Amino acid sequence: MAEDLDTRLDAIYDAVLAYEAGRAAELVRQETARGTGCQQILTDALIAAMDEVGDQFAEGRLFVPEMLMAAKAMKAGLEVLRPLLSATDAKPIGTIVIGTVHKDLHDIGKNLVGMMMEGGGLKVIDLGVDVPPDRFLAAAQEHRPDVIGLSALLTTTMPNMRKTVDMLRGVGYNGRIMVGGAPVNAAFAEAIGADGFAPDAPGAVKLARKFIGAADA
Ligand code: B1M
Repeated sequence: MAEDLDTRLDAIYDAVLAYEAGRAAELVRQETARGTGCQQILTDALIAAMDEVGDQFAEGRLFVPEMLMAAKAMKAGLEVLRPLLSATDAKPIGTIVIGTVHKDLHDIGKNLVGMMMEGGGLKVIDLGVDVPPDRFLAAAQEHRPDVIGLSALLTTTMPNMRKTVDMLRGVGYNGRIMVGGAPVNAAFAEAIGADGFAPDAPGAVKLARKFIGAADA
């Protein structure tokens, strides 16, 4: 019943806002067992809760430690979804190197993009957070990826996307570069010389598959 589903998704949302990682994970587990889709759990419960946390932070109603605790609860829920999001039987169609740019520690969105890339048939090399341009460059030289994906959540770290693109292009990296993250948009991607922008994880997978030339993209 729709009402029951709403109530259950609200309980996941509340668990994240109460910083209860164990409860959030358990409720997500129960929800997947009932057959509720990952996207719905993400959009209506986990991501919705992080948006609420962001709003409360912006309004000065909670602070960095609470934001961190909520992130831990969100991550616990996301880990339950990982096997479902990243499952694929197919041989990888290409490789993506992904990371959050220098001086930026936000990794939930980047992790979600990575999981869904795996589910979309790509081999994912995740460089983590606070990745300086030269580490992206070293990974490009080592792994020869089809796509490099840069994530940023802070307006102050967006310039580090440009620096990374400049360094990669400067040495002749000719694979595709895509960017994403809450403050980023298509105009910014174009302005810094990236090949594309995706607003969310499913859009990122679609774009990467298109870059690689997957038949359905
Ligand atoms: Co931070 N933080 N934070 N934070 N934080 C934001 C981003 C903020 C918007 C909150 C606010 O003010 N409302 C604000 C940024 C303001 C701005 O720059 N304009 C902010 C700030 C200010 C800060 C600090 C500066 C706070 C301080 O210290 N005073 C500090 C900076 C630390 C640093 O990075 N150097 C800071 C710290 C933190 C925590 C560490 C406590 C924690 C992060 C924990 C972690 O990630 N492990 C945190 C959190 C949790 C948030 C919010 C609340 C949630 C982010 C999140 O995980 N969202 C956030 C507010 C918000 O976003 N509503 C906020 C859920 C996630 C699934 O969405 O990451 O947007 P998102 O990813 C999406 C898309 O953007 C896209 O797909 C994802 C899935 O759909 N996407 C891509 C992301 N990467 C992509 C890459 C792609 C394609 C798509 O291609 C490669």
